[in-house]
Amino acid sequence: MITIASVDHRLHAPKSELAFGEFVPPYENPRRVDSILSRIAETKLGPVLPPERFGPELIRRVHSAPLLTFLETAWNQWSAHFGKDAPPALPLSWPVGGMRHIEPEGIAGKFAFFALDASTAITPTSWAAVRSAVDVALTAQKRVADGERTAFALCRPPGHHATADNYGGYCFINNAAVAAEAFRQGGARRVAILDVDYHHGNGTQAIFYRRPDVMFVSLHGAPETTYPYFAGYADEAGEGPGEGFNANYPLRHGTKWDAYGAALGHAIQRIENYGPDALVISLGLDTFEKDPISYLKLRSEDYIRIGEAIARLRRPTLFVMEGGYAIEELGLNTVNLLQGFEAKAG
Ligand code: SP5
Ligand code: ZN
Repeated sequence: MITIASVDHRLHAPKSELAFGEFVPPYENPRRVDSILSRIAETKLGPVLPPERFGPELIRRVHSAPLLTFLETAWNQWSAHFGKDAPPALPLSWPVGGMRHIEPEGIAGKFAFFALDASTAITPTSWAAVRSAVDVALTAQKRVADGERTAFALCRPPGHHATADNYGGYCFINNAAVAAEAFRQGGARRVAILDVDYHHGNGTQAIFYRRPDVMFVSLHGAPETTYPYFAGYADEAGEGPGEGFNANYPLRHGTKWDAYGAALGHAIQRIENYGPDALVISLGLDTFEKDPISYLKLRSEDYIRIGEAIARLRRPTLFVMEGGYAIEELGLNTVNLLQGFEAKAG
């Protein structure tokens, strides 16, 4: 399997993350990619190639102009106000229910307006890393659109929490959504996105919620107890023309392979019935039993079975990296899934 990866992911590396009232070393950091690349080399999974450069057209189909302008200029505005040595930029308030959703003029207000949480710092070079992750996704997408059975987009930072108008959850641009849009523009009539990250892909769901041409199917920690808390319930089925094209499988803390595998079987059947021309996998490995921020209990060998189940759909398949924070085993678990896929892909 071909992997697309960019060294520019290193340009996004905040010094700390706000978690439960204190600053801790970021869970989402460049060592995640190192772990995966070293396992890819060790197992000879296949070549690792750099991305091509893509323009902003497909990103603009997914995200609003105000969000993109904000992300591109946020650090300059922040440092103009708080100084060049200012700490990474974070929001401190939010426009919750009943308040006015009007973009403020000042930079602190803009952070409050565009961020969906306080876990996702912006540094002077974050935007360059974010753009490289989209290039990685689109380069891998192009290979699959051009006839390869599969490709792995080793994106960092991840993307599935980013909505059309908001960033957060370590995500800025929704790489998987942009890739799905690229498949559509390239002539795929129906695209399915299967999100196996531990956290619900609220951004991807919202982007396609009213559309029948892109189905979103997700397995994730139940929102009653799990970030992002305000999406991911089983009754979220899509809206308007998108009704029936969104499927959520929330899972309780402690879920192991038996219940996970059963839910995955249902999810795969939904996609099979839909009959997509292309498949995008939002690939999170934070369902692992040793993940430091998650509460599912999958083991390393279970990822082989997830890969096998995905292969049985027999569709052109693009893997897009999302979360996974047990860095020691992240490479092993990621490559296990990709090898499980390849073993059954034929
Ligand atoms: C892409 C992705 O996986 N994003 C995850 C974002 C999770 N953000 C909030 C996590 C809350 C961290 N809680 C720390 C628990 C330590 N036991
Ligand atoms: Zn996650």
